[in-house]
Amino acid sequence: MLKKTSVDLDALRLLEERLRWLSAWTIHNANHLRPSADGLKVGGHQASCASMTAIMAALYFHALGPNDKVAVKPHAGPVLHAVHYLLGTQGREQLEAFRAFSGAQSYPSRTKDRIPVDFSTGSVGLGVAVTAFASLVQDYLLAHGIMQPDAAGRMVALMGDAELDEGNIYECLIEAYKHDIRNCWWIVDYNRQSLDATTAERMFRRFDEIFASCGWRVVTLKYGKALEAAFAEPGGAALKRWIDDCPNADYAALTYLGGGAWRARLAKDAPETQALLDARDDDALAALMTNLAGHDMAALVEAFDAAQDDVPTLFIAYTIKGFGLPFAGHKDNHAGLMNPGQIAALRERMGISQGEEWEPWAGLGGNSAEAVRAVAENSRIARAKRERPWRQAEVPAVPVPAGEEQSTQAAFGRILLDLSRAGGTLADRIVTTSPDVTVSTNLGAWVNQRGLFRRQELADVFAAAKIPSAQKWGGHAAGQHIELGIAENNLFLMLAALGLAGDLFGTRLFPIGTVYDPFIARGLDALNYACYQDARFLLVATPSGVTLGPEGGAHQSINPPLIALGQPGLRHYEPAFADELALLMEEAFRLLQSPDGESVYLRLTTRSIPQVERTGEDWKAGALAGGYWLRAPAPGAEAALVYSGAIAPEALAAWEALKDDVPGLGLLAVTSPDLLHRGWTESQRSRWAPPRNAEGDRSPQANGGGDPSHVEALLAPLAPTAGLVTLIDAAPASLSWLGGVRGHKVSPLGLERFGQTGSLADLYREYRLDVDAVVDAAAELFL
Ligand SMILES: Cc1ncc(C[n+]2csc(CCOP(=O)(O)OP(=O)(O)O)c2C)c(N)n1
Ligand SMILES: [Mg+2]
Repeated sequence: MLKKTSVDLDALRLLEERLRWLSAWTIHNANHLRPSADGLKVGGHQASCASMTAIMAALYFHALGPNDKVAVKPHAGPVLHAVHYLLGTQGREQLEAFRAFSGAQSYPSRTKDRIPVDFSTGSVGLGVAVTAFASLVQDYLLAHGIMQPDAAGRMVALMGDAELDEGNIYECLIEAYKHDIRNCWWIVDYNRQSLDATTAERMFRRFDEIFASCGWRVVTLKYGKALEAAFAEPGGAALKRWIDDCPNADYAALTYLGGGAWRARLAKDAPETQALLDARDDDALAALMTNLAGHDMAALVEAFDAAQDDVPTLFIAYTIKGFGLPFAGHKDNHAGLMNPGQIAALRERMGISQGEEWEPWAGLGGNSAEAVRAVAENSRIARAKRERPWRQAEVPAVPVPAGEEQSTQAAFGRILLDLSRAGGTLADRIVTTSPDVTVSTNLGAWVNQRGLFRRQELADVFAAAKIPSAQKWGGHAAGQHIELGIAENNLFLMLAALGLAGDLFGTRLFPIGTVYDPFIARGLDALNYACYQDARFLLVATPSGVTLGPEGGAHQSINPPLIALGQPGLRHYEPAFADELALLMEEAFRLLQSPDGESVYLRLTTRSIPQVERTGEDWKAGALAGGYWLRAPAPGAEAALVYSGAIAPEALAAWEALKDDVPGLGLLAVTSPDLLHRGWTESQRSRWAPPRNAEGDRSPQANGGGDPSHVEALLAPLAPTAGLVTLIDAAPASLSWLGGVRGHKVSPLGLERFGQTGSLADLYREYRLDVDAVVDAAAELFL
């Protein structure tokens, strides 16, 4: 269906110029005018911005509606800020502080920028793919009746052509096709330049085929209207042929060299174009040859207007990197900056007087200023940041699964099943997802209860044929499990999109993703990307460590606790017992929807272990804070055993074996190395940081010292000379740092080599995680 509105193309062209100028000027100001405190190059990407200003003017001031969400190519961040500056929703001081402390960020940031940024970008490819998952989340909310159809919009990614080299794009395409996503536009700024140089033309047409075969409509926007008209002139067919055959590098170099170079080259290669050349001076010829559709407002508006259905659409918009700037087309222009003379020349060409550089409508005569403003004011895009929805669901008490022997993974499955049976808002807002490990991570019972999510009904063929199976596998619009193919990177992008449901669409979901612990590494950058934009989700990883036994070294995880230790925005909990898990899951649901919360990673195990007897509730506060004494040390004790997770039985047995020889021996259960470490460094910081006292003195004494952190308090009863044996089925460095807290000696046990197959007894012996190893390690401390 074609939208029939009268479009003021001239105003849009002037808006494009404003964006090109303001983005260039913002970067220029940061690099050349703002005083530099450290002499570092500030940077910014004038060429990458100029490549997209027409596309963004056509979108933001014409095509986008209020519900549309956009991921902007990281290097076009200044253009997005310029859009909001023209709309009056971005302040000049933010532009002047571009790339400075508290100023507009280099790359669009949901959390740090003051303008509404729908998706953060920076790591190329991820911002693109997350839009496809966001459109799936939108469909989920619509299908569940949580979102009304009139609130739905289009998920749009503005991407550089080199982003098409990122493999995550194609993993995402496959998943998107399976889920029949819609309402998604990806617009490629096809300038055929990456960071290093021009890109290979061999991919020409391949992208079209790849996307088309995944159900996308591909719209190629190659020639602008002026070129189209020239093709109708005598010699036009030869000109078109020549352009189509021209290698990317040649086209870019000729663009840089300008009219004279185009003339000489065309006269030589395509003499049939002579009349066309004769009819134009050098400037006109250069303008004609760079009239690619990605810079042609009429072509862009027409293409966007013609794609108003919900079919996922890839627009390949041919552009020139650095369009309209002195280094247009130069292969080294990615980080190129105009010098003061060049920016002054651009200013003059745009009719902007010196001193008026920041004026939003500088250089426009009265009438056109009026018209341009009117078009800007009519922009339908959302101008304010959406309030983040907090505490939307009451978290019921999570009951502890019964059983004298349990694994945390089985307990996790049981807890979800119980939550599902009990019902309520939380259960209804939980969405589970898994990259083909739903059954083996114990989500089966939950899925049997709640079903797979499919927009179209998916029959459970095996159930219909009465073939016995523990697993129901039917899909429907009310389903609450999104099954993914075996691509962990997609899992994290799915979690990112689900974890932003509240921010994007107004209703918070409680996403739970399950994965094999070692394969977290497959999606690390996407995990970081999700955390960077404060998406909230629960990541549940099993099985972990050599405790996986017979599965062998390829599946036994070693470093995830260290990953978690270094990952902001993600809290690692590693419970050993079912009651700890229930408590920590309850906490996780609270954290997912709390302003000062974060995402949570539960590292679980398939090893069934005897549960501990509890005599009270005292342990709970400590477990939430990262650790508690399972066996309290005597004051002044000379040693403690410290363990985390699955090898709790070995730790307990070692404690029994040593307690008579080491008076007052303590046994510390660490439920979160991550949280203990953070608490420790935070409390150190707080002792040193402002507020200053009246004398401006920042010494710890002057501050009176902060409260000791949880881990400092935990270790306080031990003698200063005491030793710690730390024990975890993971890299020992996850816990060995504990010695730094109070200067205790440490004997760290854990995995430092790849695992192998074997029984737990074999493996714990070989990798020094058994009782003997703990006893030896303790002896080492007293030598
Ligand atoms: C994952 C990742 N790898 C590397 C980079 C560094 N980088 C930034 S931009 C860029 C090239 C971008 O080229 P393109 O996508 O074509 O953008 P444009 O030409 O429009 O600037 C590279 C390699 C990055 N930002 N992210
Ligand atoms: Mg490019």
